[in-house]
Amino acid sequence: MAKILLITPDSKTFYGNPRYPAAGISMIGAVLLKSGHQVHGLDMRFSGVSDEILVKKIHDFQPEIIGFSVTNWDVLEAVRLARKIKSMLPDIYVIFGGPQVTLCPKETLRYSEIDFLVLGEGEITIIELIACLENKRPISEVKGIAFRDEDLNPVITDRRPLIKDLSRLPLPAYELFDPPAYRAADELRLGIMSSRGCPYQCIFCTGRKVMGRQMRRRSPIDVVSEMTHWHKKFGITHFCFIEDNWLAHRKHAMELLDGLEKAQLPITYSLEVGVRGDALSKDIGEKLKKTGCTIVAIGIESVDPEVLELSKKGETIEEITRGIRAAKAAGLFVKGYFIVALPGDTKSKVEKAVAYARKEKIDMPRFALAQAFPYTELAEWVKMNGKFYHEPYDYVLYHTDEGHGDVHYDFPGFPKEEIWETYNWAHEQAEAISFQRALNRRFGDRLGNLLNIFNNKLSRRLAIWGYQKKLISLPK
Ligand code: B12
Ligand code: SF4
Repeated sequence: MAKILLITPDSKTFYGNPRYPAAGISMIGAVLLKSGHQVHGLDMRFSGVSDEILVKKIHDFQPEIIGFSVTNWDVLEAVRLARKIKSMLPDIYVIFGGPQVTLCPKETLRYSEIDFLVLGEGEITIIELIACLENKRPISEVKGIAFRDEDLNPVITDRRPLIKDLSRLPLPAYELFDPPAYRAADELRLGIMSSRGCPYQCIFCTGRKVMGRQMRRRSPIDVVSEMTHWHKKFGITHFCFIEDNWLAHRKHAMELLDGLEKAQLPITYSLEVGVRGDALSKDIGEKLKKTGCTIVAIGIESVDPEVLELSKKGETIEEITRGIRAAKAAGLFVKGYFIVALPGDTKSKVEKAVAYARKEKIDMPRFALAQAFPYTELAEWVKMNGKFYHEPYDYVLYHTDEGHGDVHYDFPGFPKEEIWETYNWAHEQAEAISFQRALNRRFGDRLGNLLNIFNNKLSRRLAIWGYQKKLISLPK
């Protein structure tokens, strides 16, 4: 049996200290523990967790294998750590898994300090890979991995079929990361997943590349009993659903909501990863509110029919609007995600999106600059129709930062400078709308609108401070 240290590397994220342990690496921990391996975990996103702490951990635990979970935002940091570890312990195996390696295996194998990549869902693959390493069997037999052969050429084995029956998986081993350490504002949170995969084809999305297009659903009973388990074990009071498409299957969502209603758990939960507006009906909205949903985020992207069409969103702005109105009518806090500079976008279309966010009273609109992730259809579209300022792989590694990133590409009708200005303007407007909505929620429409004359950058900074001090009540 092997000794394995699992690491979540620090990330250039703007979320500050993490609010709950990462689910993917906790799932890997769970299957390793179940197979009898000895496993420790380290979340290096906490500001106090330094290289020295990692070195001490390795010294004390003496692992034979180190596993990193990486996204594009933290892969370089993980490589830096792997290099450091290999310079101390050249014989240790370094394994990388997560969305970034799944999307870009060949590029990631350029880093010589990585021995193996686990591609896509990792639960079965990691067990087989370690068994091969322990029994000195040829690793090329393992599906869903990548490595370098003796001539240092990259080898990518056949893709592993998706895990069909999610009920056979153990619960994530969150205890490896000590959930109480993530306490923020008197609240303990955890991620929860009721399904994997997404059948839609949005051209900018990488999420479904990891979990596939085929939906796999957990039984609502299992999900509710997992939530009950974490509530009892660690006193978790808020759950964040982390799947790609929570509302992909209406009946499943309704059954889950019925289960939550019956269980009467003293918890709240949020759908911040984003649900599709077209699936959000009046009955779902009301049930969400009744069962403790605090935030529902809706992926809007654009209000323009042509942009939605070219992005292959598979829904119209009318359908999205119906969903937003259903959520608002149910009294839910609605976050709206927009993207600036998708194919077909223009300055005036973004202006329409801002007006729409204001008119539909979206509580927290968010505008992001489009990024064309490698190997997405969006990257293909830009290659054919526009101009890249950075190669897709380089862009996501080097040109995103804690603030706004950088314009990745442009195309006729929306030049680089205009994209940048429009994006910054929309971002500023979104903050102003969020502020106004906060005032309206807190003080009602009349007084809120009156107080809105103080809606400027300075007062918004003060309000954020005030929000932290609980002066303006936003949901958790
Ligand atoms: C929930 C989520 C979040 C949560 C994370 C909360 C948390 N504490 O974990 C929040 C909202 C905070 C978040 C933040 C960010 N996220 Co995010 N997020 C997701 C989301 C929707 C689900 C991730 C998840 O938990 N899935 C469930 C688990 C079970 O799956 P998994 O993580 O993929 O793990 C499986 C495999 O990948 C593999 N695996 C994973 N790790 C390892 C490690 C080893 C050793 C092995 C063997 C296998 C293995 O096995 C696991 C089990 O099957 C994904 C979309 C997606 N479908 O991937 C985006 C996604 C991962 N996020 C992404 C990004 C970019 C970010 C941010 C950088 C955004 C930002 N601008 O700040 C930040 C930073 C993340 C960080 N490192 O701190 C991108 C990554 C793109 C890429 N190519 O790498 C994704 C794919 C979305 C997208 N844009 O396409 N995110
Ligand atoms: S609906 Fe969401 S998860 Fe599915 S493809 Fe579109 S953006 Fe990706």
